[in-house]
Amino acid sequence: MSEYIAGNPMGHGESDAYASYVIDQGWKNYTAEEHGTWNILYNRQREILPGRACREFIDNMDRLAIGDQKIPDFVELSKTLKSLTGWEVVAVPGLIPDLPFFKLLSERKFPAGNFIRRRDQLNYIQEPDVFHDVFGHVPLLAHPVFADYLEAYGKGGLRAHHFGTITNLARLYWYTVEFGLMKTAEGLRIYGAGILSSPGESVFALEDASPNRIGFDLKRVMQTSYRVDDYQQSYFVIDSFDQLFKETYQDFASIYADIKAQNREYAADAVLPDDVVLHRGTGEYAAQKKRA
Ligand code: HBI
Ligand code: FE
Repeated sequence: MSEYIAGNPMGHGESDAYASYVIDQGWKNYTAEEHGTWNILYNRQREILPGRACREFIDNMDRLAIGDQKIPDFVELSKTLKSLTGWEVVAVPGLIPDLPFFKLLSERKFPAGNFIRRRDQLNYIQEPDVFHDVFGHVPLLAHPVFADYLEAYGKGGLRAHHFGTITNLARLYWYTVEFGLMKTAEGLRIYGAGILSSPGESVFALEDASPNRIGFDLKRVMQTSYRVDDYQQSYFVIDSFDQLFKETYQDFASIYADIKAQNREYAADAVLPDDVVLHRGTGEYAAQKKRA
């Protein structure tokens, strides 16, 4: 049992590596312009998301009373979230190292950037800000199965560190938590926060002919590289959060052993013989970028 993704990974005597990056959100310091930036981003996204975001996302955003007027106060938001699934939102100054990131997730604490992008960065910012983290990630933390998945992911991250497989596990996060799609009775829907906080990618991920849309396969995903600086070339599609949780709540030790033995890395745009292909991308978007 000690090999399970949710096993106890601590006790390495690496306390410094787990130093806390948690800071005060400083909610009172946000300016009117910063709340206004939230308002612009929020309303723009809410218009795009009906029929594109999964129902669990929209329902829980409303349940958590994440609104358009002000940047949410993490203390207030955490009270509601805690009563639903035991998760809290804590403030961090931006990207933090992997180990403290995993440790916070394993404790059901979601680290959210406390700053908001400038007005000249409305469409794109590389670091996760409060809009990406709270609008994109927090709603699904109120979903009981997704909540369990993310805690297990945090525990798995601490174990992946021990196995030297953080790169593989980070790809799982990328292609699910950040850029995941879900098959529903009404059609494909988005649950990945990286898509849900981007107006351009919310349309591209579902409707553009360029990217591949491929059925989720754990090992395959963990062997697939990704790009951080543009729209994805492949999206992986789950059937439900139950499926995602079931497929990942298992002994990763043998999967890591296989991956190490195979030593493969699939390109972000690869389509493999064993893939369940829902849509084979034309690759047009990426090809055009290359030509430009
Ligand atoms: N830090 N604040 C923040 N947010 C992230 O999403 C994040 C991070 N540090 C590390 C990290 N993500 C990734 O490397 C993990 O998914 C592996
Ligand atoms: Fe994110």
